[in-house]
Amino acid sequence: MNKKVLVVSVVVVVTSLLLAACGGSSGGAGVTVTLKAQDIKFDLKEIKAKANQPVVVNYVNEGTLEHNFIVKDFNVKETIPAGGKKTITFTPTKAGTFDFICDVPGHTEAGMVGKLIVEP
Ligand SMILES: [Cu+2]
Repeated sequence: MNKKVLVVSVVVVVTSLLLAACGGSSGGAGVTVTLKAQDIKFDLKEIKAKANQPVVVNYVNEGTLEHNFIVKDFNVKETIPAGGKKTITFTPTKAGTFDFICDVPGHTEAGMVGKLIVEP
């Protein structure tokens, strides 16, 4: 093997190790969704996520009422005014199926509820 080939091989191996280390420590990219709140429903019934990976919810309130986003199991509670937008980030720490709701009086009952499905 000549010297040039050897140097290239070493660079490739080191680069692979660095990439592997990065992928391992960050735990993956997580999931990003856009959730629209309308009067009086969510446009999504399900959000799929992975345990211990961040969930980014781009919440768009298209309604004329205030709405919120609550996942009790993970202490998430954000209020979004009529016509407002908010980016909500949280990390589910356990697998399972949980409710996300809007708890403005009457809204959960009217159907502002969905499932957060967290895979292990
Ligand atoms: Cu609501």
